Amino acid sequence: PQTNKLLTLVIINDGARVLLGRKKRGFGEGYYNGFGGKVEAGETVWQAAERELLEEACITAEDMKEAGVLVFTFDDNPQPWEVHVFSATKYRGEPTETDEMAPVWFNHAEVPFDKMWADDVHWYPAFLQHKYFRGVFGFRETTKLTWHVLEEGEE
Ligand code: 6U4
Ligand code: NA
Ligand code: NA
Repeated sequence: PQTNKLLTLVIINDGARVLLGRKKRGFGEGYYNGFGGKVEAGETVWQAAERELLEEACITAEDMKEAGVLVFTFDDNPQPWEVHVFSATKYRGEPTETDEMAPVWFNHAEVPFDKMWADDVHWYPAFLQHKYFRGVFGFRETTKLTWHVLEEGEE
């Protein structure tokens, strides 16, 4: 049976701004995203979210909570990705540039969707309003979004 590949995504949202990272190399270079990555063997989704936030932004979230779940299906990859999205308003440490990512704050009205994954523009509105969301997105040739379904819950 096909199981989804599990990934995490953490976005610091202080109420007016979000902290994103500009990817400095490799796949998606120059694009902005939250901090996260693959869940490794032996760790929980939650542990992976904390680990990747520390590795990529050098901070530890103090009030992390589950914000939503995204499933990505691809015509060129049989294994769907299941991305667990977390939000936090408070953190310890100072956001610091790493080899992989450069941290940048964006006001809610200035999130750079033209330099982000194609799905992001669809679920950030729910995310920014603290509504739990579940989305399923169909990609063609890895990056071209062809369809999606989004459900939003309560604040
Ligand atoms: P390694 O192999 O360790 O360098 P790792 O950091 O584990 O990689 P990576 O960087 O491939 O994983 O993780 C991808 C990150 O991008 C995760 O945080 C999930 C996120 N992501 C993937 N597709 C996305 C999409 N369509 N929209 C989005 N975030 C996405 O907003
Ligand atoms: Na990553
Ligand atoms: Na990783």
